Amino acid sequence: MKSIYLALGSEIDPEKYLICKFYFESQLSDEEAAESIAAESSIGTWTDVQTMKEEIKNRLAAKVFKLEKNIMHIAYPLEMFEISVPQLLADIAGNIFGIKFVDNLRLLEVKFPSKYIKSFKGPRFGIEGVRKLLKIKERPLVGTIIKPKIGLSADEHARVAYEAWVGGCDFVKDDENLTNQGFNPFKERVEKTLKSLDKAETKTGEKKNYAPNISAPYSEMIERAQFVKDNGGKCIMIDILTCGFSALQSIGEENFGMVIHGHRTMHGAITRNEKHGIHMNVLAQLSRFCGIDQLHIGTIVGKMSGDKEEVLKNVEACIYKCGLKSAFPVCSGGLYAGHIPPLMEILGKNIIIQAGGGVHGHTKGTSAGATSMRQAVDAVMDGIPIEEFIKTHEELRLALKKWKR
Ligand code: CAP
Ligand code: MG
Repeated sequence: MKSIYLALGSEIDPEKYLICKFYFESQLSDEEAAESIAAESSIGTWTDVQTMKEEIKNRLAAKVFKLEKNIMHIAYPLEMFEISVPQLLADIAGNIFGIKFVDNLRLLEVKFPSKYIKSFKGPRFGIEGVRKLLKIKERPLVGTIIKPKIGLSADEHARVAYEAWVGGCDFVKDDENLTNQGFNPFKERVEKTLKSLDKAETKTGEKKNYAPNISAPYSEMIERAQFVKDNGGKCIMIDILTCGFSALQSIGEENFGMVIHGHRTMHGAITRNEKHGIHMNVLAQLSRFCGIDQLHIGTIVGKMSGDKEEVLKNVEACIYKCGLKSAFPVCSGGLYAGHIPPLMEILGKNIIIQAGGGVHGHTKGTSAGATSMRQAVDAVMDGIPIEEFIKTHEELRLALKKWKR
């Protein structure tokens, strides 16, 4: 009997179907594997059921419309989806990763109907809004992560942040595992660091931003976001995957009027395996739909995995025209000033470049580390080779002296 899930060669209307591209490896034949994936991710299960109706099959069955070597393309009727990322993922990224006879499965790409995308609010600030807030027209933004990741007191945190801002950082964030521990209580840290921010803006004449990490059980996240706002904060940070898309979508809908910085810690458990899991560009699109203004997308040249092709796909997910504002791609992880020229060569100027160790590990300290980052950006923006620039910029010279390999 012809399978309701196999529609090879069919023309698919991209406005009526959500289209997924999967990599797969299976002990089954390609058709059998495709059929089991399409069934389990839409209306089916391992066997036929007496309760099935023709009308359901016609309306809601996913359709495999293209099969190549280890690649299947599946069209999902838009009607299957509510405007809810948790529900979407339960469809196209749920049980199917655990089907016994499918040895590997990776969700490579998702093309969303514009009607689905436009049901989301998306970034409230986006790249343009963040640039306007910080009065930085063209160059990349320079940020740091306070290090050590955890352990400093709120006073020490605020002091290190001040040194980073005065040295030249536009943006300071908490690390992904710093939230509300006894040694650095959230409210005390926010109050003191925002006071430091005000002092740094006065000292430098530049606009600055700080992203306190509000990641926590949801009701606590709301309280912490409100606390940041009540204290004059302009930004919050969320660990998007450990908090989950329910929290992310809800925080976006709350619309606190602050920039939302999305950290993707734990993504490696899902995105890194080239044969199994979900490509980061899919998570990046969903984060943008939910309202993330700034999103970590990899560095190509730094300490974390993610080659050029992958990172470029993640950047595209943040900025492609889809009726929503673009999310600011954030490069962070194992970076120091010496990485900035090759990074800007590949990714251009519309990025946020962050360094934790690459700022606080500078031989002359945090402020000099921040200055070295800004000097490297200046060198690239002025078209001056870094070897030339270090002759007159000591902080940058010392950064290269310590870390250049
Ligand atoms: C960077 C960082 C970032 C990761 C995030 C860290 O510190 O603070 O969380 O790089 O990775 O904790 O490692 P360093 P990604 O600058 O000292 O490496 O952006 O790939 O999600
Ligand atoms: Mg970190």
